[in-house]
Amino acid sequence: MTDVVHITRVGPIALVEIDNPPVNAAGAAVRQALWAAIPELDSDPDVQVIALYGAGRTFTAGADIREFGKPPIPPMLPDLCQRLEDCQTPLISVLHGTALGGGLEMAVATHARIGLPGLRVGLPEVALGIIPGAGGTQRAPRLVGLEAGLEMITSGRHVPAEEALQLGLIDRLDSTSATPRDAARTAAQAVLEGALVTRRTGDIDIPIPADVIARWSAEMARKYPLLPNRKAAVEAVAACAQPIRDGVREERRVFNVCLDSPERAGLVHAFFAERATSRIPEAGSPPRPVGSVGVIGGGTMGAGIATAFLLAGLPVSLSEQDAASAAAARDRIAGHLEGAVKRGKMTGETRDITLAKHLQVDTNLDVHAQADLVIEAAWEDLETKKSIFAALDGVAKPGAILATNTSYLDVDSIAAATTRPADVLGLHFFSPAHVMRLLEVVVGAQTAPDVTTTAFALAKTLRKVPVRARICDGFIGNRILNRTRMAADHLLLMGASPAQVDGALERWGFALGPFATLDLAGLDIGWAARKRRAPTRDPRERYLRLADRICEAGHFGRKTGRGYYRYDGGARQEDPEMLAWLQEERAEQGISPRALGDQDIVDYYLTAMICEAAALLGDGIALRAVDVDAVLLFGYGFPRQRGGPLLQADMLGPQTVLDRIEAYAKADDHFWQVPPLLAQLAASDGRFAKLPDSDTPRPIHPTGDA
Ligand code: 3H9
Repeated sequence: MTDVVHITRVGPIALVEIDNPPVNAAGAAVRQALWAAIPELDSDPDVQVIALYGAGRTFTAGADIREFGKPPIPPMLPDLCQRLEDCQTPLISVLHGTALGGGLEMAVATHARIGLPGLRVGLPEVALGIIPGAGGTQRAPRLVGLEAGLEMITSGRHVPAEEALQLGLIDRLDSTSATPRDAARTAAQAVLEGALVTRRTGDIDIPIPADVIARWSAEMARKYPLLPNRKAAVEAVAACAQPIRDGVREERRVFNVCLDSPERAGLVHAFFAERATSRIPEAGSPPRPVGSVGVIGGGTMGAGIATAFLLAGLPVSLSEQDAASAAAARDRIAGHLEGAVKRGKMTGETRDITLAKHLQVDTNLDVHAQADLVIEAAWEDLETKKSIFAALDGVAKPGAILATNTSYLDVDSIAAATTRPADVLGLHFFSPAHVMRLLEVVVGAQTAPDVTTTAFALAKTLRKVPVRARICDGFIGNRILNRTRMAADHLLLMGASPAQVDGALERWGFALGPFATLDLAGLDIGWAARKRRAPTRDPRERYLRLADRICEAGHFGRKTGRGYYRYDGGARQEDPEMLAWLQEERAEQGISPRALGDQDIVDYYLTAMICEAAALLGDGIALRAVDVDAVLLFGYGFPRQRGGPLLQADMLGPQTVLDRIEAYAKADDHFWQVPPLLAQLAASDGRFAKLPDSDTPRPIHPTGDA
C-alpha cells in the first residue's frame, strides 16, 4: 500500500486503485507503486483476478506531462505496460472519466477493459508533439484494426464510450455499478465465473498492408508539414507487423526522437500555458455570482460577446442606440446561433428557446438594471465610453460588475466616470468573440479582487483562456501587435514584398501573415487611426507610406477586392501596382532593396515580438512570461508548436536575442532598444520562464541578479 496506489483483497480478487489527484497521472510514484504491487499479486496463489481502476474523477490522464524533458525515472511506462500484459493472473481494468495517453496504454495492456458511462478514451499524444510511447501504437491497432487505429492515433481525438465499445477498444460498458470500485468487483467476479473472457492484446496479429501505411504517411506529411510527429506516428504503427516486444522497441525509438523535438517543447508549453494563466494574486477572493449579463452595443464585437454568453446558457440583455441597430444586432446573434446549430453545438429547439426567452434586445440602457455583469462594446473612443459608463452607473444595480471591451484605452479613466471604480475592469474579447479563446482581463488600479476572480470564473464557463493584464496602450496583445506591424513594414522597406513576409511567417507556422491579416480585417480603420496620430508621430520613426497609398487608391483589403494583394477570383495574388508604390517609397527614402530570406524575415519579426514582450513584462503589464505566450497563442495565431515568443526567447537564449537587437539597432536605434529585463537575463544567463510573478514594474539589477 502506498499513497498513490491502494490494494484491497476481496476473497480471490485483488482491487488495485490508482489515487494520484487531480487526474491520476502515471508519474514516477504511480509507476513505482504498480511495478512493486503487480508482480507481488501475480505470484500470490490466493489471487485469482486483479482489477485496476482509478479513484476520483478519472482512470488516468496518461503519463505525467511535467516529467517530459527531465531525466527519466524508472520504471518506464512501456516496461510497466509490458509487465501488466505479461501477468499470469487475469488482469482487467475499469475505466471511467478519461483514459488518455499512457492511461489508455495501461488499459490496453490489461487482459480486458470495462467502461463506465461518460468515459472518453484516446491517444492524444500527437497534440503534445510526441506519439504514444507506452505501446499505444502497437496495442490499440491490434484491438481496433489498422485504419481505425491510425485514425485515432494521428488525430488524437477523444473517443466516447459507446464508440470505444463498437471499435473493440473496451469489452463492456457497465451502466449499473455505482462506482469504479463496484464495477471492478463485478467484472472480476465475471472473470472468475468465465463470463468475461480475458486475452493478451500483444498476441493478436493484424495485417499491415504497406500501401495503407504509405497512404497515411503521405497524408500526414502533406497535412502537417510542421508537425513531423504525425507522420512518425504512422511509422510507429507500421511496426505492428512485428512481434509485440519488437514493435514496442521501435515505437520507443520514434517516441524518443519526438520527445527531443522543439515541437514537443512548444506544444507542452502551450498545454500548460492554457492552464497557468488562471493563477492570479486575487485567487483567494470568492467570485461574485453571475446569473445574467448585459451587453452594450450589438456590432460585431457586442453580438459575438452576447452569443458567447448565450451559448454558455446565461441570459443576455443587449442595448443598442436605435431600433434599426437593435434589430441588426438580434439578426447577427441569430446568425451565430444558427451556425452553432449547424456545427452541432446546439439543437434547433434550444436555439429557438434562447432567442425567445434568454435574449432581450432594447434601445434603452435600463434593460441592464438587473444584470450582474454589464459589458460595454461600443465604438473605440474614450469620451464615448466615459459617457456610457456615467449613464450605466445610474442604471446598474449595486454590486454589478461593469466591464469595458476596449482593446487599448485607459480602463482607469473609464472607471473614473462612475462612482464605483472598484466594480470596473476591462474584458477584452477577440473577434469573433464566440469563437476566439483569448480573454484579456484588464485589472485597473481600483478593481476589487472579487471582480477579477469573477471574470476568471466566467472565462472558465465560456471555455476561454483568461489572461490578467495591467493597463497600458494595447495591454498585452495589441501592444505587441503594434510593434510587429512596424517590424513588418521595416521588412518591406528593406527589400521584401508583402507576399515574401507573409509566406515566410506562414511557412514558420502562423496561420496568416501580417499583410494578409490586415487585408482580411480591412485597411480603413488603421488608416483613420494613422491620420489621427500623424501630428504626434515621432519624427525618428521609420514610416512606410504604403498602406496609406493603398487606401488613398480606394483599396481597403479583401472586402474591396484589393489591398496589399489582389483577390481576383478569391485567391490572393501579388499586385504589381502595389509593388511599384513600394519601390517608389523605398526610393524616396534612399533605400536600395536587398534580398531577404525566410530566416531573415522570421528572425526580425520574432525579435520585435520578443522585444515588446520583454518590455511589457518588465513594466508589470503581464504577470509572467507564460501569460504573454498564452495571449499570442490563443488570440493572435502564434503557432502552437512554437509555444509563444517568450518560450522562443528562452530557447534561443536571451543573449542571442540581445545580440540580434544590437545588430538591428545599427540601422535603427530608435525602434531597436534593448529592454532592461532582457539585458538583465542575458547578463545572468537567466530565463523568462524562471522569473517570479509580478504585476508591478520589475526592479532591474544591471548586474544580472534576478
Ligand atoms: C502520455 O501519456 C505519453 C505516453 O504515451 C508515453 C509515456 C512514456 N500530466 O485540464 P485540467 C493537470 S502523454 C500532468 O484543468 P479538466 C493539469 O495541468 C499524456 N498533469 O482538467 C491541471 O493542473 P493544474 C497524454 C496533468 O478536467 C490539472 O491536471 N494525456 C495531466 O479540464 C487538471 O487538468 C493527455 O494529453 C498530465 N497528463 O481536463 C491528457 N493532465 O490544476 C492531458 C492534466 O495545476 N490532459 N494535468 O493547472 C487533459 O486533456 C485534461 O487535463 C483532462 C482533464 C481531459 C484529463
